[in-house]
Amino acid sequence: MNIATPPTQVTTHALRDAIVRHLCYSFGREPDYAGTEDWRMALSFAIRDHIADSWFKAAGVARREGAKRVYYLSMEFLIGRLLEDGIVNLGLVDQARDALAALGQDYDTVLADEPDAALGNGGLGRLAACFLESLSTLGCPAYGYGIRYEHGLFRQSFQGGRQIEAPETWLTQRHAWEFERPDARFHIGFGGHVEERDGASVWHPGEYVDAEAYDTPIVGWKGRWANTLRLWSAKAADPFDLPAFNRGDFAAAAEPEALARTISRVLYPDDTTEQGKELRLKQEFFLVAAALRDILARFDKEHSDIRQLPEKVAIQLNDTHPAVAGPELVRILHDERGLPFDEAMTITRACLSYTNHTLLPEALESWGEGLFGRLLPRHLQIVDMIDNEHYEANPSRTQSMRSDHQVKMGQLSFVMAHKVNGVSALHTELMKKTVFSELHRLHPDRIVNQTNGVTPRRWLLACNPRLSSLITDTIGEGWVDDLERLRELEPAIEDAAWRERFDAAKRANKADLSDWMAATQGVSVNPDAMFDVQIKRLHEYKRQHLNILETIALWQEIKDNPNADWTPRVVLFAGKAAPGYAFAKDIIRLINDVAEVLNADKTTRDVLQVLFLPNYNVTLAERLIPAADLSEQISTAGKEASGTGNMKFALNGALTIGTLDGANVEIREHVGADNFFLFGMTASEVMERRKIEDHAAQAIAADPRLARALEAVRTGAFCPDEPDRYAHIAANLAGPDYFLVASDFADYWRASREADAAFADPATWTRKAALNTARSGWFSSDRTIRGYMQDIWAARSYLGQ
Ligand code: 9GP
Repeated sequence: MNIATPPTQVTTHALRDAIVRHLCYSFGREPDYAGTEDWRMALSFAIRDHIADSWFKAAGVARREGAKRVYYLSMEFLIGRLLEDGIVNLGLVDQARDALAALGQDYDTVLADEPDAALGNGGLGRLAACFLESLSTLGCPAYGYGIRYEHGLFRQSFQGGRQIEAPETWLTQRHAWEFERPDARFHIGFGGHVEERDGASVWHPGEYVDAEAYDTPIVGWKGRWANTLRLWSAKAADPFDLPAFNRGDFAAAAEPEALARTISRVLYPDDTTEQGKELRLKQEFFLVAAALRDILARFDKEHSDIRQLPEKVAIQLNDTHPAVAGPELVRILHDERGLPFDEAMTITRACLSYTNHTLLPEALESWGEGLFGRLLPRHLQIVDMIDNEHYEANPSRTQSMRSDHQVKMGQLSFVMAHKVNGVSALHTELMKKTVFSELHRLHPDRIVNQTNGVTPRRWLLACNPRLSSLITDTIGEGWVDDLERLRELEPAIEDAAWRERFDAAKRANKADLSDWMAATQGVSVNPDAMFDVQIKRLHEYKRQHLNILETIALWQEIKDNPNADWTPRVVLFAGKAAPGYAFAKDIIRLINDVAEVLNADKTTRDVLQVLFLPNYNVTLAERLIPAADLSEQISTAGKEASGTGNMKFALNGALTIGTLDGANVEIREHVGADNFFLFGMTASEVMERRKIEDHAAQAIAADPRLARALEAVRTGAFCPDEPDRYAHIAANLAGPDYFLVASDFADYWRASREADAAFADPATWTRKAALNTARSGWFSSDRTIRGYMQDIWAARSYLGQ
């Protein structure tokens, strides 16, 4: 095996030869007959060879050193496309572009052919993907464990403004990155019964499904290290019922395979509703059980004393979804390996840690004991033992993980973890005061904060080459893996000529986006207008409806006074609503209806346009974020745990309009209050405001602008064919308005007009935008991962060994 050539020294010539070799001998195509997908696969394989070299080397170092590994268990890894990631991290952009050109192919077209692997719903899954890349960049031996969903998050389109969901099909096109591992295959049991034998408990599952591994190498910056994303695919333990086949019952013969495959067929389409409970719990146990078997098999190969497990294994639970890892590891250690229960508990807790990503009650999982006990009978017993043990040690405890005939996974995760972390400073404090207040009182050292971050390789270097080149020209390349060095830009920002270059990069990104929107959406927008962007999952707490109400009010005001000096705006939305979340889907439709009316209005459309871009995914984010001027982070304070889109925008030189919620608080501290448009109530003001019964009515009565905009929604100004269509939205906002849209409206309007005024003064705006970039270095996921390594995992880097 040759792992001698550092990837950065690969020549265009050598890469071109490798592409042709793969085209011919891996894919059986001669260059003259190859299509774009063939070229994409051949380039991917040529790049993958270099990634594999780093990967083998890293695995060798970890084995030789007996390293502690970090295992990141997550139901979601929103990895997006991987080819550009690989090329950029290996430093082979010029070589790849030139090699393809020499072969008569266009680099951008070939890269754009790759499907976007949408194996996640949103922020939690994308964070997991950023973390894997940072773990590799930092040289920390790690595995991501997840599920290889055949269908990721649904594909969204609009019909008459309504969201239509279709299955996502990333695997129907060829996928270059994974290695199937038929040798890493485990029997995973479900159901059955527990037998008490000689004082011990033995679980006899009633059915089995096999978990088979598929490995994707994730390469870090400069190809110095690569870790593994290991995704499990469900296969039938007995794939084929031959007697049924021989009877001529072909459907029954194929049934075991079809049933087993259901487990890894779809990403649970929703992180907040009730559907699909049983399948979801099966998926969670499937992931956890396969991962733990794999972890222990690796441990057993290298070590003989199971008591050493915490020295060699750190397991991170990403939200409560893999929480059943606690009882499963206790079961393995106690029932299968014969350790006393207390010792099994101590070892398990020393290995496990848990990240909480939301305080929303509907997202803190709890399972009915009927369902839990039916699928995992032994685990239910163990949860009860854990709960008793916790109660005995903490008799003042009033809350249990086993109340109301439920198994409460948040409590279970907390009790089974040696560290529990929140994902922004505010969120962590609120965790201590709200959902985990009692557990925090009992275990005051357990909760720590690790504010989220994003990888600068994908979210600046790759997605924004114009700005990246300017930064590298100004301060050198060191910022790419030491993002705080962006501060070194600050002196240059005082230079008008430099600011012009910064502005030119943004302007060119906006022109590219405008061209793309004209070509794909048939809508032309003015690239000199302010690009005002809100992209994220649709949820009432994220308040896309606050944004569209303010846009309606602005439109009404422009119509009243069309000759005033309005700052032109293009308001862009993108995001998916959970298929079962009717209110969120209605907000999408409302935005689309408003867009249709506004974009057709000749008196206003030169200064105000609205567009909802369909099928938001990682690739679309990479297109939109570099072109944004204004980043909308307008959630009700106390509801957004962190946000990571907010960080990507600031890093790419957009100014935030936002509430003091999640990581917005820290972003504002870093970029400076002058470079951030703050509005709205604080988390504690929100709680107080809710106590006023008619808070919405009061806000509407005090603000004629809001009243008029709401009236337009209520009376169907944007849907004359069905005037009542949005009456329920207006009624909600005038009535319960739990997310306080009405109460925050007036201040949001004020902050928006401040943003208009600032944008009308380009020199000032550019300075503020550039300061956002220069001061966002702290939001690198490298910083976050260092924090986890030090405060939670006791893991280290093996770079250079
Ligand atoms: O809603 C949070 C989001 O604020 C955070 O940035 C992200 C990553 O920590 O996690 C999201 N939570 C979930 O998707 C479900 O808990």
